[in-house]
Amino acid sequence: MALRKTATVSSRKTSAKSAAKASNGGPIADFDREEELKAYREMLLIRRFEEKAGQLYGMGFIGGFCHLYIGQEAVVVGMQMAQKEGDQVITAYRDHGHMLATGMEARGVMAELTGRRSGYSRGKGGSMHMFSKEKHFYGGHGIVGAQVSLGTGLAFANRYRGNDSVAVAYFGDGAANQGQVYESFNMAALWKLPIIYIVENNRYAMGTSTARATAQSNYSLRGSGFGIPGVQVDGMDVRAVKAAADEALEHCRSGKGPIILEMLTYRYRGHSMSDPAKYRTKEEVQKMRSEQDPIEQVRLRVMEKGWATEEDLKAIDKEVRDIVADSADFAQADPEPDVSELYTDILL
Ligand SMILES: Cc1ncc(C[n+]2csc(CCOP(=O)(O)OP(=O)(O)O)c2C)c(N)n1
Ligand SMILES: [Mg+2]
Repeated sequence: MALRKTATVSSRKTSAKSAAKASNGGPIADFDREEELKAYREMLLIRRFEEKAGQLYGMGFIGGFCHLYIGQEAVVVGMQMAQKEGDQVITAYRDHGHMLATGMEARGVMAELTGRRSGYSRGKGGSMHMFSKEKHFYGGHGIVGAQVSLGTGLAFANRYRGNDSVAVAYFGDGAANQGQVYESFNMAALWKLPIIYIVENNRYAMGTSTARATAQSNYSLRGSGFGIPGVQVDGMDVRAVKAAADEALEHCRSGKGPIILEMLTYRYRGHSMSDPAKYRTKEEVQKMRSEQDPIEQVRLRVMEKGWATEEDLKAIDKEVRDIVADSADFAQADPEPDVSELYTDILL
């Protein structure tokens, strides 16, 4: 393990010197110390939060579905670092990372996961259904692909209101094969709506690999029939995500219409909390973890540049762990919603 890390450091050092490109040859943002440490902290917060959610699920504190985002952290963090106030975010059910990245409180998210009254949906939505108008986060959707059309509606609202906000709609490689995605693409291209379609290509839809399920596995090309440009991005490198996000946001804000970013990423954990894991090998997961982990990449870079010591990073880890532990304590102490709440906020 230690040897492997060293090998990774030296190879990254060489590539950083020679080209300053992402692993797939794409551009990377030139992060300063502050940006590197911000990215590190935000990604670590998501990872530790998800680890805790996994533990609480195992202990029976979380009911229903729960899909963890571990491995994919660089995608939402890099995007959020480029977005500005008012830009909307919408995603599917693998959504805790997106919420934390938009600045939603760990306490409120954990309380919702555990079905408590201080949760973002007052304990009645759970893992897949949380929203924050204040943070412009529009869910959390369990119907695969539905958020793509809803996100297109958010972009339509921006156009209708004449503001310069951009909607960011995340969906998976599996969702990319749903019909409504292409109905949405058509409308977005026709009306030049300000929307970034982000395909989080983590290589699997539940247990089905992209190789088995898709005729065109380069998802950045999926908008070509509508004239929507697309880019493949190293979604494990937060700097590559930020660089792509900057360009895509500029594209949308300047009135050029929609754009697709395919994030090449990977999920380390099972699809949801029950996953037979027979569709991939342990070695495949381990190889990604040890060679491309988004958080480890930043850790090695800041240490190499002398921008942080082991102690500095430990302090960030402690701060993040404290936030997560506090959210879990808070959630467990928070009461469940009262029975009288059963029909409030419910459309009958
Ligand atoms: C319309 C619809 N069809 C099927 C499902 C069942 N389902 C839940 S998740 C999933 C896989 C989606 O994979 P992907 O879009 O790649 O997202 P990931 O889980 O990898 O984040 C499926 C088929 C569903 N929830 N909704
Ligand atoms: Mg997937």
